[in-house]
Amino acid sequence: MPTIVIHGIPGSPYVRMPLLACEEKGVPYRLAAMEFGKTKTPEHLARQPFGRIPYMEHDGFWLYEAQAMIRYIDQVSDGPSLTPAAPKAQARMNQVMNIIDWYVMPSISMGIGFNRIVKPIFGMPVDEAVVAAAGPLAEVCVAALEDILADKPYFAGDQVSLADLMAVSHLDLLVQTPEGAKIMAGSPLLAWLDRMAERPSVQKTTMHKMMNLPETAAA
Ligand SMILES: N[C@@H](CCC(=O)N[C@@H](CS)C(=O)NCC(=O)O)C(=O)O
Repeated sequence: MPTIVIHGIPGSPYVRMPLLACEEKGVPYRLAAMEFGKTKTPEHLARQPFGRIPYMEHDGFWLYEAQAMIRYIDQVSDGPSLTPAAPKAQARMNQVMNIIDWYVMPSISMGIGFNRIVKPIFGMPVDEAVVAAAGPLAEVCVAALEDILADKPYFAGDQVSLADLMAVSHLDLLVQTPEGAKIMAGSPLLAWLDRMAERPSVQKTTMHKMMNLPETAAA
């Protein structure tokens, strides 16, 4: 199978999603690392017109939007499917994936994670007002995900699905922040995060590993 090339900034949750999918499926891939602050250049906009990361290339096929990428990687590769066949389980997977894109991304990732974790790495000032404003929606996200996870090991059931790969990419950062530690205190999502942290795919793609930073206690 031709190598899948993921273009993006190492450490980004959205870049981590296709890396996780490639790792889980055991397909050849390469991260074409981009520098921070280069997402609005004409060259980048030619591949991702919204000026976001990641985008990927596979055997001459170019694609952006991380959900589309991980669904594609799951379909074109062998190995255990990351998409449950049963309609209800698949609907749960899709539900969680949309919750991540619509509600987790603006609150947990852009509001809290970006300010508390990413900005300090690049010497940028934390916007405390943005962090505080993200809190209420972040709490709703955590409660909703807890509700969907319920007593299952993974969001769509007994097997890891694309929903877990998407969720771990974003929630992994949240627990490393003071706000996240508070919101997630006692949450069943912590046991799910621990379960995910045991997977080689997750261990290989931590933000700290991708950015060559010293590892913290969190995965
Ligand atoms: N819907 C997009 C979202 C991607 C996204 O927002 N990525 C963030 C990084 S995690 C980004 O590109 N930020 C840089 C910027 O906004 O300039 C996708 O699924 O690929």
